[in-house]
Amino acid sequence: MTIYFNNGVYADKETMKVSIDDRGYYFGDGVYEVVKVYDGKLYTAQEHFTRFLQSARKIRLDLPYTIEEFTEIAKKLATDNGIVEGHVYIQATRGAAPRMHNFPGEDVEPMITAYAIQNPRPLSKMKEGVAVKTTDDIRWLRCDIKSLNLLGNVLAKQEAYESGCAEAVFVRDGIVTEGSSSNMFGVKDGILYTHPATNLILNGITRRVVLKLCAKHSIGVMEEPFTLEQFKEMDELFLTSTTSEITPIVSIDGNSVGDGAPGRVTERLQQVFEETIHELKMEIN
Ligand code: DCS
Repeated sequence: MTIYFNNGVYADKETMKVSIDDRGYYFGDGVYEVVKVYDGKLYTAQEHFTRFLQSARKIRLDLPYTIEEFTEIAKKLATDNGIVEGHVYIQATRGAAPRMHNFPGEDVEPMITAYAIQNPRPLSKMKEGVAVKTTDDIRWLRCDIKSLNLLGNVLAKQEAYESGCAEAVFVRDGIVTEGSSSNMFGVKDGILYTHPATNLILNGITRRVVLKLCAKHSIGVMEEPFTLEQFKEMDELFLTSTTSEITPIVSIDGNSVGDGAPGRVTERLQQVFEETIHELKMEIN
């Protein structure tokens, strides 16, 4: 049974109550994180909760816990729910107050909710690759914040699904930014390309792991904006996220990428990414 954390209380989902006046409900006024669990252990928890606190700071929301405390909460949820392979979801809103756009008074506490859920790795997609569809990036200009406000992302993902694609690729002013819930990468002549970590993308934790692995294994990286035309001409494409890990892209807008199969550099990165999971599993808690 899933146990939810709600401002210090662990209990069954069914007994948890959130106010109808919650600002998350009215405005999407909050931030969130998704942390992967492998073999019952949290993967890159420190990085996720550091970003969680940064996202909160960027929307001027004071969180009542430290990185270490959030890590403990996530661990407890994963352990108590017997999660072997899955993820922890955690979110914070600006709390409950009668609806007004401006911030509520100091007495209003943030609302923190979290759960841990079993979620197997998408192994067949990781092996065979997925199709993607491009769409206009209609989102706001603070995509670096992991905000609960995901309407642009939701609409893009739905559009992709309705075209039989697994992910939408956002294009802003002719430049490929990221996916609706992932970061985008291309490989051309052995060099990896990805959008720089500006306000126009979420600097994914998986993205950062991939960039570190490239440095470690001498794969050249260009963190520079590139156009959709350049993207479509790459030898290989892949996307990254906490739950999708490194997933090859084998078709874009109905056209094959490279020879239509996952690329060599992509597969190499998947291999070395797998090693980081293996290292986590070997760690003594
Ligand atoms: N870009 C966007 C817009 C995202 O929502 C995500 C993650 C990423 C990039 C990749 O970031 P991570 O590598 O840190 O996961 N989206 C999360 C989500 O909503 N579900 O799973 C991951």
